[in-house]
Amino acid sequence: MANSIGRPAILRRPDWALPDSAATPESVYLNRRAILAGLSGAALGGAAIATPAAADWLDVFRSEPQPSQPPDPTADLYPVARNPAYTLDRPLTPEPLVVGNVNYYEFSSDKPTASRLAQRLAIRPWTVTIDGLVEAETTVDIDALIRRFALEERTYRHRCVEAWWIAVPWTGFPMAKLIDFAKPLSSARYVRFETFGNSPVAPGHRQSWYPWPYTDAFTIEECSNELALMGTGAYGKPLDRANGAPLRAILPWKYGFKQAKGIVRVTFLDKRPKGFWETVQGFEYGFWANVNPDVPHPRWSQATERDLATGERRPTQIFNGYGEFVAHLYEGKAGERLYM
Ligand SMILES: Nc1nc2c(c(=O)[nH]1)N[C@H]1C(S)=C(S)[C@@H](COP(=O)(O)O)O[C@H]1N2
Ligand SMILES: [Mo]
Repeated sequence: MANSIGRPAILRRPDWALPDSAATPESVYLNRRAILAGLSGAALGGAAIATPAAADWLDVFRSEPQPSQPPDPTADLYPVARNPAYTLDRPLTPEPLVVGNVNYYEFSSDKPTASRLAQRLAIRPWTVTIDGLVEAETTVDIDALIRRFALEERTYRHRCVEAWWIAVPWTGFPMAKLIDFAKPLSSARYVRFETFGNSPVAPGHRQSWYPWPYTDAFTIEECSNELALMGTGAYGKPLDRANGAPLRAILPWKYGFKQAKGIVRVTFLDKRPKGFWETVQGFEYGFWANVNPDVPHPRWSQATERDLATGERRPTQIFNGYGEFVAHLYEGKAGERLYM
């Protein structure tokens, strides 16, 4: 997800990169500039540039003790029965990899660091506001929301625009149930998911050139498709903070950047909003972002995808292999940029 707008991170002193108390001799600072450049390269799916200096820098975070957090109040709901309708053509990805290597720009653009820093996020109390073009705006406590709907487990492929894949046993409830619950007006056509903002524990929020809070949006038809899931758990327990606890969007035929984690607001709109990445870099990240092997990202091919666990490559499938469920949603839209 590196991009030219992100470059000021390298030119500007990245004061969020080390605790304020740490003295920063110029040589260390210059090393960190090189490291950040290397990490940007890694985020593109290219070879990671590992240097001893990079290790030093990341160790500052890695050596901090993890905060102890209260137990998840929904833990008693897990594990839940797997819905056998959704089968995989590949093995599940080992849990430590799915939890330990995440894109979560609020915390870091380096995947292990993001995973580690996300553990600091307070996920209770947590509310979700439903607003915009609905019969009545409302704010719901997350535990009441999760307990309102029957949870199910589904095994889905997840495809990042950076061309890696994971396969995950998610737990959640159909997004269609949330749409029903919200009672949208007939004028509502789009649904925008908004992530928590201004968390004191999210260093990314201090990168003011990004359009925080992280958001992305879909059509109501997409959200009502049977595949669209509100994720509350994975691997038979509540979601790890790194994977978007307490609530995330899961639409497995789309690139991962669409699927907001840490959701606090669901807004119904009549006009198509621009999501986080479309705002940052609209010529690379569009509204639809359906997976397609034949439409390259402007900077790399999407023809094959890399197993995050083994590095092996396999051909990418149109709609990430979910065409039988979703292809009809895009009939008559051939003139639109459906695949970025
Ligand atoms: N709030 C928020 N949600 C986000 C992102 C993010 O940076 N912030 N990254 C997206 C991207 S690019 C991907 S690939 C998935 C990663 O989800 P994972 O934790 O299941 O790997 O989260 C998506 N949702
Ligand atoms: Mo992604």
